[in-house]
Amino acid sequence: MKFERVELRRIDMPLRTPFRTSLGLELRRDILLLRAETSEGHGWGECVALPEPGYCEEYLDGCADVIKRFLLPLVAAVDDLTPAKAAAAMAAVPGNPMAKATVEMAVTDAWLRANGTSYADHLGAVRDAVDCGVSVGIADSLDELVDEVSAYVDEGYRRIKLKIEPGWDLAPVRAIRERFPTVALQADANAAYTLADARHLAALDAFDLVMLEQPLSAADLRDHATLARMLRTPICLDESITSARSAVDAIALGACAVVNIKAGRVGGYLEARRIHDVCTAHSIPVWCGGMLETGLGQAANLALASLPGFTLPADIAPSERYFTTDVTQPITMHDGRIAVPDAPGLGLEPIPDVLEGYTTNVEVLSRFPT
Ligand code: NPQ
Ligand code: MG
Repeated sequence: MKFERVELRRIDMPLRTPFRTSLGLELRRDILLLRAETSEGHGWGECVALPEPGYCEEYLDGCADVIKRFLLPLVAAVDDLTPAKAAAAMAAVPGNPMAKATVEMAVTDAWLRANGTSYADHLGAVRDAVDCGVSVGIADSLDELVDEVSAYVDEGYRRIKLKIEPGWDLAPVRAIRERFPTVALQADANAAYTLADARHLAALDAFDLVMLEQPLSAADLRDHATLARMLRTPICLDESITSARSAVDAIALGACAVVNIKAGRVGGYLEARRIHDVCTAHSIPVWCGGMLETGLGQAANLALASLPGFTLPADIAPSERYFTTDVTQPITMHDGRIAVPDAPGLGLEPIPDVLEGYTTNVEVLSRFPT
């Protein structure tokens, strides 16, 4: 298989409900899609970077630039292209995991479609459906939060995750725990605290949380280990885990008891699987995180979340959670679970008219100078 042509497409999708986190307020999802045309057919990749640095260093325009100028020429120079060879070629560029994951995802989709294998079978699926949780943004009031969460519980989600930040932490968690005494509940701070907040965060121990996700900055592995010793609530790392190597370091330090895996954050689905493998070998449960992906990204995430070590509900939601109209056929949830696609590749395609309607820019690249 050989690269022939690449289409980089920017789409702008309004969110059905604003998503507020400690990183800011998002009203829309601006997304970069990559369609790779190869000698064996096409494949889709979705970039999970946000328009601005914040969740991590990468941002959309930067990813598009790195993909065009550095990653595509490296991958286009590989003759017998496979997902592993694409990843190996891109390793010449340090960092930039979300940009790399976009290219790897498209190569993988094309390669799997050509040989008739599903993403799930490629990664090693053991499940045909995935348990879904919902990530709930910071609300304007406790009453509004309780109403919003009540609707999600009624819709069947199997776990509730509350976004927290200083000034919006103990009260919302207490309110939801009082209203739903047995619901699986966890909190995600997106690095909004420091170790000086340890005593305050220890007050979360009263609410029987499944985990507290990324309370401190991404680079503060030792501080997470210190905090973990001060809390009964298990610590989960998201932003801190950027590779299988960093996962091993975090586990050895005692910085986390749980790991959130997002393929974009770690450079692709192959590295995501390696993180799953090392965590499972250390008896660390993992779950699949999310970045408000379209049906394309969700399809790949569903395949990842069907590996054996993914024993906790995923941040994978039906299309209707975020979008009135998804770019693919809608992803639907039944009884709090979503089926893992089993057709070749991602098992889903964008609907051309819908995709066109969301598109703000298309760039076609057919020569890849090295
Ligand atoms: C997390 N995701 O686990 C994130 C990060 C995040 C589903 O909670 C716009 C689009 C804003 C995606 C803010 C979830 C976002 C975003 C935060 C993702 O940390
Ligand atoms: Mg998170």
